[in-house]
Amino acid sequence: MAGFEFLLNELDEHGVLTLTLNRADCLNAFNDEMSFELQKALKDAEKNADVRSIVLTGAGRGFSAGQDLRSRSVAANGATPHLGDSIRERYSPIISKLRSMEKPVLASINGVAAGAGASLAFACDLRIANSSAKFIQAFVKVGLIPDSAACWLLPRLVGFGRAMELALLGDVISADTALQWGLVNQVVPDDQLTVATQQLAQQLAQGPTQAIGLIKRAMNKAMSVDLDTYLAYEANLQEIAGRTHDYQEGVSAFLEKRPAQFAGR
Ligand code: T3D
Repeated sequence: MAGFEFLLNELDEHGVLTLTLNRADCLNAFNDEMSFELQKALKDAEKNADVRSIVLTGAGRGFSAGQDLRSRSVAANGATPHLGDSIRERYSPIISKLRSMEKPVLASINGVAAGAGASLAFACDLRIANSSAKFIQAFVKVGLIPDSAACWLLPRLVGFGRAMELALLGDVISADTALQWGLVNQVVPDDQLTVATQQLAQQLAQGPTQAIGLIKRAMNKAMSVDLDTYLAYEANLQEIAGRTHDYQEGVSAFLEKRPAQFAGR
């Protein structure tokens, strides 16, 4: 595995790759390097057949506080930042890869997720949070629009009304409220997050990886096309799934009344 400065990466024997944002002194706020390291780690994970599920989490007491604002002060840095370039080159490739990569990605939210840090969690496939986690669409508080696809993801996750509330007010949303709203899939006590994350990540890693990838493809497509277009697309995807080794294993396991042993191919 590549060595990074601001990102820890660990692949276990179950095929679970854990990526830990590692700038704990500033709640894992993103500097340029951390964004590029995460881009590379996700690209590598996509290509590596040994990786069958990915966990994204943060070091210390936070998940991520979004963009590192220390590099954004004109007074301190003497130049107006080009946020369009920053989004295009740093954040968009991460969000795009999280949604398009055909492996399951689980956000393990170990504390505050603010700004682009929250968007990052929303772009993952599943979210498990500890009770101390909180979510803040902090953008409006600093005079920005929600980025890293938050305005695209949030209405799909929680509906238009709640998405507007989150974006316009930038209020702190507790883990319990996030669970009620469907913003996260599970909330566990703080001391159980690591174990609960590993259980879920292993379950995903032991799944039929190709079918899981096709499920992501199907869901992504379904959000932007009409029913007839979707049904035609779905038939093609099922044709592909039906040719995998894991499908035959699933059928055999059912008929033989035993748990399936999926190989991810
Ligand atoms: O710029 C672009 O490229 C465009 C993209 C923008 C994407 C964005 O994400 S914009 C939004 C940026 N994020 C924020 O506005 C959130 C700022 N942070 C906060 O509001 C609070 O820190 C939190 C609500 C997240 C947590 O509050 P709390 O009280 O638990 O912690 P704290 O004391 O505020 O923070 C702890 C330390 O982290 C502190 O450093 P210090 O004083 O101990 O040296 C704080 O300054 C630092 N920190 C927190 N967030 C950031 C940060 N440092 C730099 N950038 C941050 N975003």
